Amino acid sequence: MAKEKTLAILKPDCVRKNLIGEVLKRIEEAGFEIQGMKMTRLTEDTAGAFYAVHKERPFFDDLVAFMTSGPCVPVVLEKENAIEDFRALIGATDPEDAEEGTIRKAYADSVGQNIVHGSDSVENGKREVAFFFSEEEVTANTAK
Ligand code: ABT
Ligand code: MG
Repeated sequence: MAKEKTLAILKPDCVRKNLIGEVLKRIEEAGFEIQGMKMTRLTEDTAGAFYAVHKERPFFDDLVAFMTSGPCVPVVLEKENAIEDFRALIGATDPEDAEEGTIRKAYADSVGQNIVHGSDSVENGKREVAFFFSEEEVTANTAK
């Protein structure tokens, strides 16, 4: 199976709840290699651009308000089948639907504040990694 990159974001609720270490631990234990990481605070413009596909949705304004409410931690992850496996690790968008053992089941409060983002396709993974990281910030960072 081919290696894929996916973009995770530890969202502002994850940072506020002091869960950065806990969530990264689960990610590493699940076999993902961390190849890039930073802490940043999104602006209305950057959050709106990142979630542009949801622009017409009724929850868009709340989503932007939440994502700009505090710092977040974008992380580049690599693994075989990373896109699908990471979505399985984090669980369903709504924590009420998330399976036992998933990150959102354990820590998320609601569909709007769900601790962590994961890219939903290989194509979007590439786009989202490039949204936050330059080539140099990612390509050389392979520990294995
Ligand atoms: P992300 O990983 O953040 O993209 O979430 P996911 O892919 O699991 O879910 P999508 B559908 O992409 O949701 C994007 C953000 O919009 C929020 N949302 C979504 C709502 O608040 N209400 C809704 O009814 C839906 C469908 C959840 C996601 N998060 N944030 N932050
Ligand atoms: Mg999504």
